[in-house]
Amino acid sequence: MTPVYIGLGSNLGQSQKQIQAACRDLSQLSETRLIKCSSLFQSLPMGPQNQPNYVNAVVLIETRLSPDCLLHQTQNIETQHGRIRKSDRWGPRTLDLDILLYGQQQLNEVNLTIPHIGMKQREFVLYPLFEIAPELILPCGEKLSDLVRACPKNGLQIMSELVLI
Ligand code: A4P
Ligand code: MG
Repeated sequence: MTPVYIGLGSNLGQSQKQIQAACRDLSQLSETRLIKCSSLFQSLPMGPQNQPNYVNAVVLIETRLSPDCLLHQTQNIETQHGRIRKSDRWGPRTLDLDILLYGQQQLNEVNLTIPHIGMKQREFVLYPLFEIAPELILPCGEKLSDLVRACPKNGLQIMSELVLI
């Protein structure tokens, strides 16, 4: 089993519920188990500002699915939760699942980059990740705690515990 961290985000519809339900969906994938969930955080939108605030969280799963297969499954979950892909970059979405880290692997495929691009600068990824993995060291050798220290909170707030539904 490989430890995999997944970032969840939503800012359309019932965001908290979508994220809770997506965690349940992840826990029900084959050859996969859910190990830890961060709190739910509220964050200001990165990208276009004329969209609602986001709810974000990070979970740790363990899986035997390959990175490509896991991407396929996470995209299925996004679609089941009403995700419609539009051409505008970083626009609002009912559910976004990003594979942040897949063990210590570094991948640069056309459709899959791991660690997830931009994760090292995003408060809505680093703080929830730090909550569940304070000792984490990234594949590049950087300590998560150092990245968190260097990352402004930008209005990020803890909303509540993530309760599975
Ligand atoms: N892709 C490549 N690597 C990965 C990976 N590690 N995990 C590809 C998941 N997908 C990966 O993603 C576009 C393509 O990225 C996929 O086809 C996949 O093959 P998408 O989900 O279709 O579109 P997207 O999410 O709009 O694109 P992008 O550029 O990945 O956006 P991000 O980085 O996900 O950012 N503000 C706040 N506060 N909180 C947020 O969660 N999220 C975004 C989206 C913008 N602003 C936000 C938040
Ligand atoms: Mg995405």
